[in-house]
Amino acid sequence: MVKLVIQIPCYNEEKTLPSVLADLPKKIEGIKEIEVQIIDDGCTDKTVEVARKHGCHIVSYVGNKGLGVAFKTGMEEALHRGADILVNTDGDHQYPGKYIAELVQPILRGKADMVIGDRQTSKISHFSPIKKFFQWLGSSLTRFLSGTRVNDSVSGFRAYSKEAMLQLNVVSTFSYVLDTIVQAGKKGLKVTNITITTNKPTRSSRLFKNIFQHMKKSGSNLVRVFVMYEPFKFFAYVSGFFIVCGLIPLLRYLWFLFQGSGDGHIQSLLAGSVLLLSGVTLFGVGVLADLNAINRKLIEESLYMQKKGMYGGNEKLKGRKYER
Ligand SMILES: Nc1nc2c(ncn2[C@@H]2O[C@H](COP(=O)(O)OP(=O)(O)O)[C@@H](O)[C@H]2O)c(=O)[nH]1
Ligand SMILES: [Mg+2]
Repeated sequence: MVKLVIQIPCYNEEKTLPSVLADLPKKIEGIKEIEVQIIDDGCTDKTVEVARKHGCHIVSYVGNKGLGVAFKTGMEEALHRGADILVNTDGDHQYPGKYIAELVQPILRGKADMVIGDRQTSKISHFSPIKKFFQWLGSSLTRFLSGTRVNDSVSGFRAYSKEAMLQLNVVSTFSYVLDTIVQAGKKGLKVTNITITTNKPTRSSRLFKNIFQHMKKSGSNLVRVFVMYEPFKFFAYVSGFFIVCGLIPLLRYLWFLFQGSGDGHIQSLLAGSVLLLSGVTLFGVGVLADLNAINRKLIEESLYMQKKGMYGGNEKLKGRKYER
């Protein structure tokens, strides 16, 4: 009795939503029920009317709160409605619906908690070489920071198991795509890819105005979530850098001091001391951040237990020989 919820976060998608909905699978082997829900992120056009006409479940709130909030709201609603698997796709018909059946397979077979549709960005003809390069760089960095083997880190075409839905906590309002991968990696969820192709663009991206804005927002997002999950590692590296930079001029000063000519090298003493002190202070900040992270972990565990109590666990999928 596996239930799949397909969700489409929407911000003014009245034009493309009908073709997205028409393209969704009506039946998938191994899945008993498929429900479609749209998240109305403060739409000011006829998106909600279109969705209602097609019989979708609609989740609305007041105002435009951003894709991160839309996704989080949708995930909670899916749990509430008894979803065992959640698939997320875009309202601009970027992703062909035919791949959904394939996307849920690794979860149905108990081989993954999160499946990401790899758009094969290096082969997309309308992407410029610079865009392809940054896509590659972003995904490589995400792989490094998350410890997962994700090929296309910003793809919004994904499937989540119930376990993933219970464990992932989206805290960013702007976008959730990178946070969820780093979190999944740090929480030991199994992430896998399937290869997909995308439809021709129906409009330009509304999430990013240009590639530099994309890089700035995604980069800061990625660093923030990494610091959130590995604060000690992060501060230890930064502090180590300052300490080494401080020790060099300090040792230089001491060398001259023992030679009897310390007087002319006060600059080295000053620069070295400031750098060394900064390094030690940063190490202290790292210790505090690490203690704070332990609290976050405990809160997350408590949230997980609470949600599990409310929505049940992964039992229906667990029966299928869970392989890690
Ligand atoms: N741009 C934007 N999209 C949103 C927002 N909330 C939900 N969405 C939806 O998020 C999905 C991805 O947006 P899109 O512009 O296609 O981004 P891209 O695929 O990353 O280029 C679409 O289905 C949007 O309708 C929002 O506040 N801004
Ligand atoms: Mg899109």
